[in-house]
Amino acid sequence: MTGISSGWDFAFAPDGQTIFFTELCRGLSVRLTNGNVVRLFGTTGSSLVAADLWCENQSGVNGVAIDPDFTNNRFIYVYMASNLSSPRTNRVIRLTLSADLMSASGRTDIITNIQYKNVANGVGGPGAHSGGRIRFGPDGFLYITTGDNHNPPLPQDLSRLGGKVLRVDRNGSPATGNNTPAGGDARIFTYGHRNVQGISFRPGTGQPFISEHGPNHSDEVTPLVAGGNGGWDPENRPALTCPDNYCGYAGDPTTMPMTDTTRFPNAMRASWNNNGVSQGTGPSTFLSGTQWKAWDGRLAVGIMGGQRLAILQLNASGMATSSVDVTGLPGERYRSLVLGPDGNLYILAQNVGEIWRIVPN
Ligand SMILES: [Ca+2]
Repeated sequence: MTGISSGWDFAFAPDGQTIFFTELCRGLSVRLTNGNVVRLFGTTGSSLVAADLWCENQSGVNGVAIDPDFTNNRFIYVYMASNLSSPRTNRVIRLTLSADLMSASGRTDIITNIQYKNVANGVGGPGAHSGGRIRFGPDGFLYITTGDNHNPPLPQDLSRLGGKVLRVDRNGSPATGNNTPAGGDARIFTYGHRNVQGISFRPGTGQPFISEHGPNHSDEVTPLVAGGNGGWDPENRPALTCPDNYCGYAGDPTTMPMTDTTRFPNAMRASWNNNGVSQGTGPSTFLSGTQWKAWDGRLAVGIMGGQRLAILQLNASGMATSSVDVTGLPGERYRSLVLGPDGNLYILAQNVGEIWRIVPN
């Protein structure tokens, strides 16, 4: 499909053909099987208007996920920036879609207090590092990725939701088995993250893997364990010059690592670090099914600044053993990746505003 403006994410209805998609500054829309597009939720012109929707920089309407039981409950979920709270926050909201999929109602804000970067600081403008991918896991729980907001203590602060992966039920309540460290917000599944842009679940084991922006080095893909620390801690590094005390851009892989195993010896180890460089690594999704032949079970990673699609081979413990780029695709910002119900790979190419279908051969 074409004509998407600042697209961010998409999801298929159970029919395998209808596509729900988000646009950062506009909202949630649906592309029906006849090709018509209907605006469901967001700015004026949507079936359900969200006057609180706010967009700037990397924030606005980000991820979308449909409920595993959508056929019965017709629930769909969106991650969005909102000015309903002061200061503003990112929220996860739940909507109910009509039987004909052409209107939304019943907005329920299931998480209201994900931190948002409200004001510029010495390392960048407002609206930065909001995370925003949402996906249901094979365990039936909703995983939500967030970002550090350029806020030095946020990733390691277990009382707040930024710089985390959250895991909740369809009402936003903590999932069982999160193993959150004592005293932490029980919705936290993992912490110590910078700006998580992708999450996908390994076929066979169901283990979640995330993909994450690095600063001026070291994008990461990381297999998650409940209660784990991703090891990002951009504060209190006296040897570095840190604007507004945010050290995230100040160092190198030794002095400001994406995974600081000196401070956090038990930190979750990354599978892959993009050969130590940062290219705006964004979404990721596992390829699955025999149609993918040698790539069955590999992880597709969309790289936005680097404008390429990498395919990672992982060993049994989840560490990358090889990476190859898909050839024959245009250079693009690979903003969202979805393995479609038909087993093909779908890509939201942000610059051209299109969703592509990639068929193995
Ligand atoms: Ca890390």
